[in-house]
Amino acid sequence: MIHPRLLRRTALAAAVGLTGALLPVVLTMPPAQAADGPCLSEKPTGGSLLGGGTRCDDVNQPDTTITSATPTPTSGGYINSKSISIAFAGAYADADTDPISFECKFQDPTQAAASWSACTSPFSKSDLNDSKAGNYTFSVRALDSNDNAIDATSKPSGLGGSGATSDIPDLDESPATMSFRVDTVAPAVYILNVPFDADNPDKPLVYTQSPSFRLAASEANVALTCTIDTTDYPCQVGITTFADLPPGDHTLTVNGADPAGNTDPTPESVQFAVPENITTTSKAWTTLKQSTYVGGDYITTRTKGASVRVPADNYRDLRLLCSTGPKYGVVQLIFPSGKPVTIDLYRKKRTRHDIIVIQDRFSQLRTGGVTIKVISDNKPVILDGLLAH
Ligand SMILES: [Ca+2]
Ligand SMILES: [Ca+2]
Ligand SMILES: [Ca+2]
Ligand SMILES: [Ca+2]
Repeated sequence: MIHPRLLRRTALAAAVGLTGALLPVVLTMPPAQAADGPCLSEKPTGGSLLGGGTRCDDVNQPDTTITSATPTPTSGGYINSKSISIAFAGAYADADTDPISFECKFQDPTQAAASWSACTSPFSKSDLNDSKAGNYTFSVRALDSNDNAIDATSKPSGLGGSGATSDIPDLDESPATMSFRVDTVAPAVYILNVPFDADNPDKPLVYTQSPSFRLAASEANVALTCTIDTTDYPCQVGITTFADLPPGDHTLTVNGADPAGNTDPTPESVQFAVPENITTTSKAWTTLKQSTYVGGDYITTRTKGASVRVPADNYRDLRLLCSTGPKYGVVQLIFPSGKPVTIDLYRKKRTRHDIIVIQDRFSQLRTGGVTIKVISDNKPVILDGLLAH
């Protein structure tokens, strides 16, 4: 392979040589047989005390490798720093022992085309700007310092010397490059639909075991991370449903990382309370499936004396999730200790998903399961869930 630029250079060298009285002689001679490699050095060999000798083209270029970058760009190609340090190395594939030097080029996407200049490893750059719109590009090429300084086609000084017919450039013509973007701005994450509960604002009831939250971030391509209490849950920008949570109090914490790995220094969190689903296998009750109810079902009966036991532990705030209306009956809540509480489900207007506060968050601490017993006769009772926290 002969580089086009070399062809020009060789022609020029030949023209320079074709001068004076030698001209006719040279024209009749075959082209000089230069040793065109492979060789390791372009210094003349075989000369005498009078100089001369033969040049050979070192045609093997050193290879350049970027060995590390600090910080290392993320898989998305970002660093979250205003400075970077890039280390590199050069090597020969053959036995060349000529010293290797380097030239670097650092292209700022907002600046005119950069040019090569001598550099050593590591190359450092500071005062970088956030560059989401374009890449910074670093390039480095290794040079065979000795042979890069020699035009192998030139005739050695002195008598009888000859140059090579070509000089393949003595630097790596396929430079090592790396591109990256800079993002030093941390994203902010948001939980947009925090549940509201006037009876217990700090630990609001969600009327489901599978609550949905609308999550958002201040910039695009933010990967959210969600934990409920201490368990990680998959989540994303938009609506995420956390399915089948156990009853009781929970804390959802949301954070997010942008492609540069910046995270929100103030993660968002929200507390909420999930009710216990009321279920039974007793023949006195009928279970009906309906997705809008806690646990996807409710139980119903008209039988006086029918009862169901619901687990509960260490609670003050106690609420019954049930239907109320003009035709509904009466139930009694029986506790392991203390007096039973009678709840009349009669209301003027029907409410399919009603919440009856039996005792509030300032009430005495209770523990142990609650038994709900029907004390009305032949009136519908529909029970859905119980919040005890
Ligand atoms: Ca060399
Ligand atoms: Ca050279
Ligand atoms: Ca060369
Ligand atoms: Ca239910």
